[in-house]
Amino acid sequence: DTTVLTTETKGLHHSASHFARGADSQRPKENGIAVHYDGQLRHSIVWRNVVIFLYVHLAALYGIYVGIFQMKALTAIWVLGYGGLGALGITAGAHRLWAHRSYKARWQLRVILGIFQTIAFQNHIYEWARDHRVHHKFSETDADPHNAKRGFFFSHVGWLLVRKHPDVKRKGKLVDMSDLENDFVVVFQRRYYLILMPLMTFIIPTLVPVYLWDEDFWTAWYCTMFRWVASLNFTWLVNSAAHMWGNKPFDESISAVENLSVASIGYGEGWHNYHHVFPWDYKAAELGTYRANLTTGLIDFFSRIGWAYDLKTVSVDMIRRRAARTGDGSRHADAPLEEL
Ligand code: ST9
Ligand code: ZN
Ligand code: ZN
Repeated sequence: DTTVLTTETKGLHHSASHFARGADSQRPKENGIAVHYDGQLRHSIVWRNVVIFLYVHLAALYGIYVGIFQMKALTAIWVLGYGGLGALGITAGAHRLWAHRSYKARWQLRVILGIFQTIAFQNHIYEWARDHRVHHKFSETDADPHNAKRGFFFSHVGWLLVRKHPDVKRKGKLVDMSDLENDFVVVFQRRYYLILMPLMTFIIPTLVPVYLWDEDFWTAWYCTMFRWVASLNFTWLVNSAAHMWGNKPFDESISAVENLSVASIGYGEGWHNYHHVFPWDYKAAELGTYRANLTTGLIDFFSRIGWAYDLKTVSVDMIRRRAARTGDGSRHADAPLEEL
């Protein structure tokens, strides 16, 4: 059962404002965080994160090497399959279910998606969804955690290497999170995250190949590093590349774009111009449920067995009107005819 909404939500996009410089330049310290402005925003670098991300990226590169020359075939299948589950935990779980409430899920599906989301270590569901709701509500302002106006590197990974802008915390408090505070899967995962996350992201995926088919420990470890870092970078591309390179068929005034490459490696999450305009659509895209959009296929499957319900989407008429009003004219430029 699919609900077609016919009204647009208001206030999702605030017109982009540049770094607040004027008033803030008099205010070098805020919430205990040094944020200096002298015409330029200065980052307060978190060196612990820099060192960790440097190590895991080098380890992931080495993981490619051992993957090619030493890994057993079963380990390759394991890494791909396990990584795929983690990705679906992010796309169908953290993103479309918990951050956007674009469909409802029975507890069985929420438990499964909660386990999958823990595999991905992209912070616990509550923090992930809070940052993401703030990203949508305050897009392209200082309150946007990975504000694309601050460039590719910042929106890709840089935002995880520095203290957050005070606006993220100040305005972030305006976002209602009470629904997630009442979801036992989200509450449980948050409470035990420091036990569950290392188990699901690092320990189990490394030890399974070692004990079940006698994989070398260090080979398994570097493959784990590769799996995690690859999935992080694929996800981060939605924040960087899909806010930079592509068409804007639905709203040309925002930075989010339609990007087929990102959609293909991101399980359907690269149709980002559409997604920012209609964030409540469970498909996160206009066209062809199955057009580079495995996540939609998964939600449809669970809808068929009754574990996902109240799927929200948008009427073609409303999309057409919105594209005509604010789009760049490229809607359907590359669509198969039967979908026009
Ligand atoms: C990661 C996340 O990688 C990736 C998310 C990507 C999102 C993509 C979206 C695209 C959608 C589609 C998905 C496609 C997927 C495709 C998959 C294909 C495979 N609102 O953070 P703190 C307050 S994580 C309101 O410590 P600092 C709050 O009170 C990678 N309030 O700030 C908070 O306390 P608490 C692994 C907010 O000190 C307090 O501030 N994780 C908000 O500035 C302190 O918060 C890491 O590496 C808000 N939004 O530190 C961890 N935010 O939480 C990295 C904060 O108790 N993170 N507050 O309520 C850190 O180390 C730190 O967060 C920091 C900032 C250094 C970045
Ligand atoms: Zn975005
Ligand atoms: Zn979103």
